[in-house]
Amino acid sequence: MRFLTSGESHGPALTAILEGVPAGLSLTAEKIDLQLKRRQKGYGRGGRMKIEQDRVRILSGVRGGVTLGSPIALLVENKDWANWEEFMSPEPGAKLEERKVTRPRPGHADLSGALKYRHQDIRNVLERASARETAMRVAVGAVVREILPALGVQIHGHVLNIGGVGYAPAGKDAGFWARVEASEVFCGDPRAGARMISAIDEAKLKGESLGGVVEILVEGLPPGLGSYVQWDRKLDGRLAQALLSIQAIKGVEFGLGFQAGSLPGSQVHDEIAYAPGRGYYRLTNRAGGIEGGMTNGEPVVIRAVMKPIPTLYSPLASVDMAGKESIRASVERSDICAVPAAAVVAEAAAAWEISNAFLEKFPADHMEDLVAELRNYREYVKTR
Ligand code: EPS
Repeated sequence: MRFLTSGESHGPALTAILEGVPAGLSLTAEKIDLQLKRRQKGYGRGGRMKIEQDRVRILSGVRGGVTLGSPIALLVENKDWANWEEFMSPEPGAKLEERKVTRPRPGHADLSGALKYRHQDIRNVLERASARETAMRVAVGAVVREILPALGVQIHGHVLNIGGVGYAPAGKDAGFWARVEASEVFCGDPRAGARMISAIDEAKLKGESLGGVVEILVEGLPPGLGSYVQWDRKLDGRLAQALLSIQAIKGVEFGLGFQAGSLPGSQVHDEIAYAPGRGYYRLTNRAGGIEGGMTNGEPVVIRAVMKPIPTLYSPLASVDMAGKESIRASVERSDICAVPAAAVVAEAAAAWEISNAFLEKFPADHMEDLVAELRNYREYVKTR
């Protein structure tokens, strides 16, 4: 499968075209909208989230609630376009000067983007570099998330840490994911969640922004998705790329992650066991479910770190690109913290790579082919 997105943050809409999604998959705009809504609800967002109520329009590739196997085109309108039309219009009469930005924000795409594309107006960079684009990534992920239940796969994301305030979940009890969904910061521990909210409030008062850490868990995977045979087919490499491509994500780790560098081998690797009827399994999951670029049958555990948003209400030093004088960076309306939203975006990015890995191992034009091939493989693995 492949997809591309397009759209400026204050343009008319975000769009995507997805190709390779099997036919025979139940898909409705309502299902996609549920994911779009989850992305928008996180605590710490700015004024923009009060304007937008993201809804998708499916323009092609689906008929009567079922995918056709043809390209699927999605559209999410920007409600804010109504306030920006005269400045963002693609037509020659647009009032470009009135919203011109010349003061690059440290940490943003502003400066390098303006140099690279020879833009005099940084708005031409920030409109596309904006994390508004993640709305469409979530919509794309929502399409392929519909494949996963038929394959026996569950995917969840949650927040471990915001601005250094966090916790280490001891284990996930039956109510864990329900608590995550009920939390304004997607945190499964209500006390840690309350502390995260206070940290966001405090940052707001100081004109600061906050980053954090999200964790994605994918359960129900068979061994052997991805491959060891070529660098660009390694599933951990692909998942890392997908997650690092999310705005403001600066690092990704699997299982023990960076901690593995400080421990001896006996405390890092997962011992192998076998039970008739179950097949091979591991006594621990320190690898985070991936060895040699392939799933090993244990849950895939990925953590991603998000840096604080570059727009600061107490802005950092910068240089005006028009006159070269030292000034403070521009202040665009922005969010204090988007880590909860990043958990939802990361789920979507992981769902895309995982679904793609299934379709590479079990190429299928129709969902029934995919489900049947996977059933055979699971049976083989269990009895091997
Ligand atoms: C963003 C800046 C803010 C965020 C936006 C990402 O938008 P605005 O400049 O319109 O206030 O709200 O995020 C979204 C619009 C969204 O849907 O997530 C940025 O500069 O990255």
